[in-house]
Amino acid sequence: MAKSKFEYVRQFETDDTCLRNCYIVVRLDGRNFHKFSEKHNFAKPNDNRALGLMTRSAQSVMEELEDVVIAYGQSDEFSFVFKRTSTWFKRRASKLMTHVASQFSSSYVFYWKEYFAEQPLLYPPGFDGRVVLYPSNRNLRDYLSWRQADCHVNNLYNTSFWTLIQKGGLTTIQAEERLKGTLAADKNEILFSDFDINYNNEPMLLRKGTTLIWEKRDEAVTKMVKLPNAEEQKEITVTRSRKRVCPHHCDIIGDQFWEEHPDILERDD
Ligand code: DGT
Ligand code: MG
Ligand code: MG
Ligand code: MG
Ligand code: MG
Repeated sequence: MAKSKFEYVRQFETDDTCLRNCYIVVRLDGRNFHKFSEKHNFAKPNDNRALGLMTRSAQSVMEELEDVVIAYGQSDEFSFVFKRTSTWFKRRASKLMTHVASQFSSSYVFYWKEYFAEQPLLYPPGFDGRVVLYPSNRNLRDYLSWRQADCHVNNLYNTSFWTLIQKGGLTTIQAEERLKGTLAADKNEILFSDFDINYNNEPMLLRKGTTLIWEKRDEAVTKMVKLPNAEEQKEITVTRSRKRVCPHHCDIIGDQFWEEHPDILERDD
């Protein structure tokens, strides 16, 4: 095809190819979810419907896009890790990031009703995205540890804050005052002595966030087969091994998770 005189404008596109051998992390974060959560009556401090919808949307990202080996989410954010050898979209950062963000956003709206049956979606939510490259397994694990530590710190604070208000009858200002300068141990102590809550017994989903990985699962499927020399069909059950996206709510900072799932990371060499 003959080129038009306008073709030269292509040269203005900048190269945003991600460095080879690095894990490509795309992190999404809900836009102004402080307001979004208020307007949609999210339970405080944690809304299981909202967390379920975030996880469902992240699962859709992993199923529809290629090469995401692990995803981690908490609050209004989700991080997606592309395998370090991925060549998807020639490793172009803008392509990867926008595909993740749009697939996630459309899924969030698409599946809204499955999680928020009684609560209408009042306006279209948005998510920002960023790309970060990590050259080693240590760096990638430290990144994920950073997000999980953030989940822990925020959840301990929010749990203490809202318990002081909902069970202790404090105002938001009083609760803020009470928690000012407290360390993790102090918050655990407040929850335990004043409210009989052992923070370690709070649900893992809230304390650890959600990790999504691919796992092989045996699935029983029923098939109709026609037997030779027979008129009738017979139903038989066969087991098939299928890769599925599975959620975990466990510690990913220590070694155990990584030892149990040695296929997630590729070797450093
Ligand atoms: P941004 O990200 O700069 O556009 O602004 P925000 O408002 O999204 O700020 P961010 O991402 O730092 O904080 C997340 C907000 O979402 C925070 O105000 C708490 C809210 N949120 C997230 N999950 C829940 C939930 O399960 N329940 C409630 N009540 N609020 C939640
Ligand atoms: Mg933010
Ligand atoms: Mg946000
Ligand atoms: Mg956030
Ligand atoms: Mg096109």
